[in-house]
Amino acid sequence: MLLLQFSTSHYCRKARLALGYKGINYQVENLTPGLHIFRLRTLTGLTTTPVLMPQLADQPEAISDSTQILKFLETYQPQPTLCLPNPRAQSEAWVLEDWLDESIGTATRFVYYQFRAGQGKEIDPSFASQMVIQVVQRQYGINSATAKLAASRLTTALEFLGDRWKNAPYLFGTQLSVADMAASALLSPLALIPNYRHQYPWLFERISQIHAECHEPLPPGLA
Ligand SMILES: N[C@@H](CCC(=O)N[C@@H](CS)C(=O)NCC(=O)O)C(=O)O
Repeated sequence: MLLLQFSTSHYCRKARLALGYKGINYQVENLTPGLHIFRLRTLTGLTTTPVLMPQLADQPEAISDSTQILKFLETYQPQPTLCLPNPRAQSEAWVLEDWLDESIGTATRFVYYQFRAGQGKEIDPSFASQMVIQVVQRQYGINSATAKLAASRLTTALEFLGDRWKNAPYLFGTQLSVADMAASALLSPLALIPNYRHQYPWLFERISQIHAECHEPLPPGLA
């Protein structure tokens, strides 16, 4: 299988966690931001990474969207499963996964890039890196006002997740689920932001634990 990705994307990290958890052999192709559109649009009709190309007979040519990739992998190779034994809990896990994807992954992006452009500039002050940050800020409309709203969404989310994750290894019962995988990938960029590291130590313990279970190298800040 081939994963088309941006190496730094937290959504691509989510797809890698699922591939690693299932022990599937795959290769990655790192796309160049900007040029990625030409490769992806004809392949999927969309422009976002990750895209998984199974490269197998009788399988789709390309699967776009990290959630669809998780669903494909579960059907393609059911063991070890990403699904919970209780159907109601599994349905809740998918709802949580969708919320993490659509709301919290975006909020993380806003807070992270605003940090990298300001206080966190010294992480990589190079012209190239600051240019990329500016392009991303412009593409998504990231500024101090929108980042503040995103930070407030993260506070609510971390209160909710903390209720479950602080005292237990998984968000549902005793088994890793799609919700753990999504939360662990989509909140991972916060590991580079000192305020979050100080305020939510349990979050980074869970992120590290889930990365270990999925055989995925730790994200920057935790490695
Ligand atoms: N819901 C999508 C979101 C993916 C996404 O936002 N990917 C970003 C990178 S973090 C991207 O490829 N952006 C490029 C673009 O929109 O053209 C998923 O789960 O795959």
